[in-house]
Amino acid sequence: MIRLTLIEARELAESILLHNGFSAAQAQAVTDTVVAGERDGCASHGLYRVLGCVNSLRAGKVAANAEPQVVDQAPSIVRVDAAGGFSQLAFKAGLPLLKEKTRATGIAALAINRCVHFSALWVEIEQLTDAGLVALAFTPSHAWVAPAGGSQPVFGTNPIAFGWPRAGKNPFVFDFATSAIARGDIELHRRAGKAIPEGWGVDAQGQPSTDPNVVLDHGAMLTFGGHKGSALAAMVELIAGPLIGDLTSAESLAYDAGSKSSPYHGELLIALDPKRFLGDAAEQHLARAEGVFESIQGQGARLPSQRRYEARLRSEVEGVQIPQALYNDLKALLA
Ligand code: NDP
Ligand code: PYC
Repeated sequence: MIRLTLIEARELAESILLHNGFSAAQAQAVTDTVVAGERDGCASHGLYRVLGCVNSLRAGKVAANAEPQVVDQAPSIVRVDAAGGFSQLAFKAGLPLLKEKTRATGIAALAINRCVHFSALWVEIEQLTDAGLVALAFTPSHAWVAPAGGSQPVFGTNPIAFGWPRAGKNPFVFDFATSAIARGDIELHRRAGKAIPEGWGVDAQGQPSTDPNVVLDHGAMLTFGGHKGSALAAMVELIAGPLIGDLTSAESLAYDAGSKSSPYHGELLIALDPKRFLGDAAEQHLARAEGVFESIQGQGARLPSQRRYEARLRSEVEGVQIPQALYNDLKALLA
């Protein structure tokens, strides 16, 4: 393993993206999220993803200099056309108007279109909870996941993220793929030459497989929670696909045409303002909500994101560690 300070991790990611031709704005927005991923112990959406950014660029599947266009679509809807660039910069462009509309009407949505998407959603959710808002986010990916009861890929890994602001505390955030595990984690198992646990994927005949090569290249991933995860994955396809006029995971994979680039489609975020729902009573009800978290933690269970927040504190002091092979592959992109 190689240890990097957070500043070194930042410099590494940003210099690779700039060296390979991304604009400063795109490179900075992507660097922010991959360094946050590495810092929070989410290696599947950390520095490793820089390899995919450069691969997508070389395949002509991401616009290196895209400038997102913000559209005031309706009183409660912001639309951002990412113009073929990464979702991160499009989110950054749309965030101020999303917050303004949420505060004005109590609930607002941000639809991001035509974006290349590979990031973890909690990075965006935390920017909304930091503003005192409750938040949800959804995005499809490529069709890699079979529906419950089937064996052919239909869904993306289709994450769902939720955030709840907490006064003086880290927000309550969960963020998970509707597949049993994010594809990035299976890719990291492949890179490390490790088998995957049963339940993550099947082979081409629909039989359980623990071989990451088989699941990634020939078979299908599985949803979490059987028919429940399958229905949630379908919901994400619909509300972050056709509802916002963008591609489904199957359409994204068809557009990819075998180039193994990052998915290209849309993302839907929904923000809610407790102060608009509750007026002067907001503080009182948010304080009551703390009882829910106390009942969870009081019996020794942990909150989602607790591991991440602990990793964040550690990384800020100790830096992060990445495999030597990943470091070598990243450095090669500076040649
Ligand atoms: P995980 O299964 O690792 O974690 C899911 C969530 O559950 C996290 O919030 C995690 O918190 C929480 N959690 C895990 N274990 C426990 C526990 N024992 N008790 C309470 N909470 C727990 O995530 P996935 O593999 O499903 O997804 C990883 C990331 O991949 C996500 O950030 C997602 O946004 C991203 N992704 C992005 C996609 C895209 O298209 N852009 C597609 C698919 C995934 P903690 O982090 O603290 O462990
Ligand atoms: O890990 O499943 C995943 C994923 C897909 C797109 C970005 N991350």
